[in-house]
Amino acid sequence: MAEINYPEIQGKHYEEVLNFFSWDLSKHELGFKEDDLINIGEYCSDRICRMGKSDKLALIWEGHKGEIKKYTFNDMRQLTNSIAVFLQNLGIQPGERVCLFMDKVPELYFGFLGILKMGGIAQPLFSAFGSESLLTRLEDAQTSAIFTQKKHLPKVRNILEKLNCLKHIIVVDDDGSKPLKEREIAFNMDASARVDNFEIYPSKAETPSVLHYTSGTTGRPKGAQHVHISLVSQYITAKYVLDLKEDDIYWCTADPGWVTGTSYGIIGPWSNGITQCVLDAGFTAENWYKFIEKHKITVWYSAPTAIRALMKEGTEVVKKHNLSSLRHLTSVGEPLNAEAVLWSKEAFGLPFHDTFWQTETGSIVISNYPGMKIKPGSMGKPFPGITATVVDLKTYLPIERRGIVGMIALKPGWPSMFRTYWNNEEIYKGKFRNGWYLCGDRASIDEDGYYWFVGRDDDVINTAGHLVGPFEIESALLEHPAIAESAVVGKPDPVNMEVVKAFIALKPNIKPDKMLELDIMNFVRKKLSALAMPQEIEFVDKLPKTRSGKIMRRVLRAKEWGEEIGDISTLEEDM
Ligand code: 6R9
Repeated sequence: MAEINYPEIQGKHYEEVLNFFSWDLSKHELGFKEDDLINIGEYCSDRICRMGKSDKLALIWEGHKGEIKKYTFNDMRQLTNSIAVFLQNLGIQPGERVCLFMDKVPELYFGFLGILKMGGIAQPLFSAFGSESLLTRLEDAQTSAIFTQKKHLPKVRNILEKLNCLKHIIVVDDDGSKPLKEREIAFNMDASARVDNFEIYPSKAETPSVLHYTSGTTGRPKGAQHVHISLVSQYITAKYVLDLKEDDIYWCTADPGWVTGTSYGIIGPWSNGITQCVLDAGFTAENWYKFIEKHKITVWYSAPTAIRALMKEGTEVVKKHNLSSLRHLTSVGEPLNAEAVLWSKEAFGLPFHDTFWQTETGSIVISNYPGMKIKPGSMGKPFPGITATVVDLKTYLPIERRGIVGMIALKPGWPSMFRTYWNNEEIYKGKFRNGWYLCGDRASIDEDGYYWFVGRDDDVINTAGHLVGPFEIESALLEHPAIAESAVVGKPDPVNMEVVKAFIALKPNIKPDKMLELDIMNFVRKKLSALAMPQEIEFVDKLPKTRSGKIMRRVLRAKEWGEEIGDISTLEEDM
C-alpha cells in the first residue's frame, strides 16, 4: 500500500480540516493498522517509552495536604505492569470487571491502565458514591474485584453479603493498623516490585475495555461499554480539540468516576505522551489558581460549574496569581453560558472553548475547535470525523432549515462510540432511529453550522455537570420509613445549573417538619451520594400522575423552571 501523506492539522482552520479528515489519519499517527492488536494500557505507557519518552513526566500528583508525587512514563509503564501481575495472581481473567473506587490517587490512574493491560474491563465509580449506588452498579456488572482505600472500605463491607460475585477487595493504602477482613487484600503500589516485562493481553479493536455507568430517566443506571479502539478517537480529539502539544502541562479537573476523567484524564493525554497534573483536593478558587501557578499548567479542561464558582470569587483573586502559563482553556459537561466565556477572556485573557459529548460517545463530538471563531454560548461545530445533525422530534428526520430546535443525532461509526449498554441491548437499540444515534439532547444549528444547546430530552438531572437519574433517587426515598411517594426533578441553580428537588407525599399520620426534612436529605446522601441528595424538599399531599399512574415529572419541572406546562391531557385530575 502506498504511504499516504497526511497533512499536519494542528493549527489548521476548521473548514480546511473538515475536507480531508478521516479516522485513518489518527490510526496512521498512532501507527495502527487494521487487524493490529491494540491495548489502551500499552499505547499509553509502553508505546510512549518506545518513542524515547521514558524519562518524561507522565503524572504530577498533588494531595490535599500539599504532598506531591511524580511519575515518569517509565514509572507508569512498570507500575501498571505490577498491577496487571497482581490481578493475574489473584486469578482475575480477561473480560472480568474490575472496579476502581478511590479518590483521585495515583493508584486510580495506574490501576485503570493495569486492568486494561491484563485484559480486564475497567469499571470506574465515583468514590463519593454511597453503598446503595455502589451495590447497583457492582451487581449489574457482576464485578469480580474492586480497588479501594481504607476510608471507603466500610461502604464496600456494608454490601458484601449481597455481592457473591465480588471476590477481591484490594486496599491500596492499608497500613496494617487494623486487620483486613474476608476477601480483602492489601496492595501497596509504590512499594510493589516493579515489573519490567509483562506480556500484555492481546486485545483487538473490539475487545471490551471500559464500563462507565451513566444515569437514565427510568430504570437502573446503564453501563456504557467501550472497546480498545476508542483510543483512536480519544487520541486525536485530545490532540486537535484540547490542542495538546509536546511541552504542555495539562490539567483535567474531572474525576475518573465520570467519563471525562478517563477519556481525557487518562487515555487522551497519555496516548499523546503528555505530562498531566492531578489535584486530589477539594475545590477553592485559591487552591486551583495556586495549582495552575505552581505547576505552570498550559492546557486546562474543566466544567461550567467550576467556572461559575470561580466567577463568583471574582477577578481579584485571579490577579494575585501568575497564570501566564495558561494558553488553552476547554470546558465540558453542561451548557457553557456566554457570560462564562466573556468572563474568562477578561480574567485569564483566554476564552473557554466549549465541547459537547457524552459517556456514550466516548470522545468529543461537537466543539469549538482551536482557532475557530467562538460564538459565546454555542457548543461549536461537529468534530471533523463526526456526522451530526438535529432531527425532528416526531419524524426523526434531519431538519434542513436552520435555527429550528431538534434532537442532536450522530451517524454511528466513530471509533469511541459505545458498543452497547451492559446487560441492556434493548435500551441500547432504542437509542437509534433512521440510522441515527440520538443523544437525548435538544439543540438548534445556526446559519454558520454552529450548535446551540437547548436542553435535555428526558428527565435526567444535570447537577454540577454530573447526571443523576430521578428514578434512582426516588427508589432510595421510598425506602425511608416516612415516605409514601416521591417525584424528583431538577431545579434551576445559579452555580450547579440544576440541583435535585424532591416532591414528597408522606405516609398517613406523619407530619412534615424540619427534622424530618434533614433526616430524609441525609438518608439519600448516605445511600447514594451528596450529588443525589435533594437540596430542597417540598411536602405535598399527592403527586401529579397520568391516568395510567405514571408520575408526571414534567409538570413539576415546568413549575420549577417557570415554563409552560404543555400537554396535560393525560393528567389524572386537575392539580
Ligand atoms: C462528557 C459528559 C452527557 C450529557 C449530555 C448533555 C450534557 C455535556 C455539554 C452538555 C451542554 C455541553 N452536556 N456537555 N450540555 N453543553 N458542552 O458530560 O458525559 O456525564 O454522559 O453527560 O451532559 O446533556 O447528554 P455525561
